[in-house]
Amino acid sequence: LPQLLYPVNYAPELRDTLFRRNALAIARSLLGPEARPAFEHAVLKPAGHGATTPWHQDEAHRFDPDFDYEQVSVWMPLQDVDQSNGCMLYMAGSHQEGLIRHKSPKDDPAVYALEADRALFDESQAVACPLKAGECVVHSGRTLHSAGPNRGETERIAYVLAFELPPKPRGTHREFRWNVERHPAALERRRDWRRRGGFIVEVLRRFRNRLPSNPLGLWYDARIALRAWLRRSR
Ligand SMILES: O=C(O)CCC(=O)C(=O)O
Repeated sequence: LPQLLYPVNYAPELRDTLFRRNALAIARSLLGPEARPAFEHAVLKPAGHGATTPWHQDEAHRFDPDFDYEQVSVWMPLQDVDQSNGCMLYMAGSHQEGLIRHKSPKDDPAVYALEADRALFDESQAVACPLKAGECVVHSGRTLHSAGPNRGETERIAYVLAFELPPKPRGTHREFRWNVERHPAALERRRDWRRRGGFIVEVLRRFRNRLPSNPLGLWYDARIALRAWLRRSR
């Protein structure tokens, strides 16, 4: 599925929108006043597009399993959505469970998406969330979610803003094996771009798009920046 990572980097006017202000207020009411922007993307499902968004938990995309994450995503469709054109589907209560095993869809390590092991939950219990354009639904980093295909006659676009508390180092080690094994084309392209100097742009953007952070958040940001720097030279 075509998706744009960090649309705000291409359309700066997105930095000051009612959606961003409201989404941050929702995130802070759920996570607390320290909540800060973590990630954003826009997902396009073209008209009559058969692809579903695989079931997954957003935390599975994190590359450093040695931190604990508390995050929420605010998902807003730009047109009315229901089950005919790809509204969100959730497994109720899954946000209270731990992270389950994921893999690359169709075992293809070049795919960016991740898919939760479907043997570990009962898909028939999914709850659909139809919405009007501009309404939103909120899920945590551990909420199992998916979205159906777009069988409608117009495209389905969703704009998603994710927020997090500064990640905390974990006492115990864990592994996200699925991230070690995959090599998505999009991430390879980003690595090339970093190598050609994009690393500097990325660090500047990170600081521009972030709110002031506490020492824990700065420690996490420094670790991620260092990792990007090391990857840049590989
Ligand atoms: O819009 C979609 O199809 C899925 C979005 C999603 O999975 C997410 O934002 O976490």
